[in-house]
Amino acid sequence: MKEYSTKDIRNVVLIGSSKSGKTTLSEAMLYEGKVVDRRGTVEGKNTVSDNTEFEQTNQKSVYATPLYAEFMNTKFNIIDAPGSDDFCGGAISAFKVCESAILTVNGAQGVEVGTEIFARYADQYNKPMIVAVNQLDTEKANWEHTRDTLKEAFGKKVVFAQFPVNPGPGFDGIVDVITMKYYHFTDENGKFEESDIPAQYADEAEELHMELVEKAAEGDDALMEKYFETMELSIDEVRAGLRAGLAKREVMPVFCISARKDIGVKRLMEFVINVAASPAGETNKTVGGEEVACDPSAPVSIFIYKTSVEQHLGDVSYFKVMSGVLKEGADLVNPENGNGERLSAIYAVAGDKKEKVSSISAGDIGCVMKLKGGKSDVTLAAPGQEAFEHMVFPDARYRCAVKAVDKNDEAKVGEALNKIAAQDPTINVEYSKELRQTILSGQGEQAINLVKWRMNNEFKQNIEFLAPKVPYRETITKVATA
Ligand SMILES: Nc1nc2c(ncn2[C@@H]2O[C@H](COP(=O)(O)OP(=O)(O)O)[C@@H](O)[C@H]2O)c(=O)[nH]1
Ligand SMILES: [Mg+2]
Repeated sequence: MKEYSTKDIRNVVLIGSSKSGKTTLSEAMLYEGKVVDRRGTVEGKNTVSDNTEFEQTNQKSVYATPLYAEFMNTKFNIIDAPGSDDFCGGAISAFKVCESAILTVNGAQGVEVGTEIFARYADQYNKPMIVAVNQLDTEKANWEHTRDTLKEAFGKKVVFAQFPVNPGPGFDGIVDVITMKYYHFTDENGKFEESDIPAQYADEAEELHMELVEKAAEGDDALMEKYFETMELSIDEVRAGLRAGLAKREVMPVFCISARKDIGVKRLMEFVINVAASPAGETNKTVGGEEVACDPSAPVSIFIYKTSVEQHLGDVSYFKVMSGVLKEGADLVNPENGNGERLSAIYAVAGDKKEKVSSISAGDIGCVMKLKGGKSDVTLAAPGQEAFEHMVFPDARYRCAVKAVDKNDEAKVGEALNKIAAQDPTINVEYSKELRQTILSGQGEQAINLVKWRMNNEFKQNIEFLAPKVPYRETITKVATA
């Protein structure tokens, strides 16, 4: 793989409700980026993203998987996040390293509770959102309902970049009101013909184009002036206006896709590359409040946002290069404890496919194996730099007591639970002296059940859950003599 410069990188996280097609979309993006030459399906248990036994058995994502596509001379990094709030830690850690989010919406359901939950996280973590209305090829696809629920949920931010032609099983076309072109899809592998907008869609296209241009103009004062004078903007001006609006999180452009049939995916990626931010302009705050520019010519620093234990590989640390250029063999230090670490081999990652590279530029995402102190939320940097601000996760919402089924396994069980907690920042394990119980807590029952599954299947340990004891406390309220 060639080394991509900072301006030629995009980092996007896929968020949205469960079953809105994030994993299927990531697969189509990998296909468009020629990382795979056949697309797997969630049902076929052969997507690049859902590559763990638990995910394949349950046909749903529980880990946020880093992936990439090489597309339009851009390294297009994708993090496919789980759609259940129980596993929100995946999306939240991805926000730390991605400039934008793609919010997938099931075009048969419209905006769902899960859509709103993840949109709220994106708000909280300040990430611009691009909306992809998916599943427009399904029997129950309902564009009008989806469009209305989007407006209801997100108000004036919503602006339609496209509308679908023949939504439903015959879905085969998209009218794009940025390019003012009609895309007609001729197979289920992303092939399309581009033409002028057919007469019967011209009025709707014109109306949405006007709304879009006005929205773009609002992004920037100079564009607004030009728009008032001429009532029109060039396509590059529209892009510039949308770029500014996205950065301020005042605009949520809406695209139409079928991830399964690879309809509209290429155009969505093109938009991200043309309009969404690259890491080049960004700065990241350190624990001391300093802003570090994502500048390839600065001293190197990386931030580990995720770790996992993977088959045949052991401990894997996933990071973003926050500044400088990371070279294989680099000797870095953890500014918070002074410990040194050599990164002898570094990789680009698409799920369990890892490609060794010799350097990774500021803004890009990669991984490294078997570090001594490669825990998530850790900065490694050339000497003399500060650690980056730590990630913040929601407090636990579900807790239970846990114990080894066989008392003799207690030590091993404790060790395995700590390993799991180290990988998932929303899982906590602590021994309560007061209750004399080990308390496991997380974001919900599903998250706790995954811990049990992993204990049984990956660590071969039997555990049982118990209700936490109620602490027995009494307050002395009045004086008595006896
Ligand atoms: N017909 C159709 N099915 C889709 C599409 N996208 C996803 N699916 C199916 O919808 C279900 C959920 O998809 P998945 O990618 O796992 O959604 P996620 O939970 O958001 O990652 C799976 O059965 C997919 O095969 C699509 O564009 N069209
Ligand atoms: Mg998924």
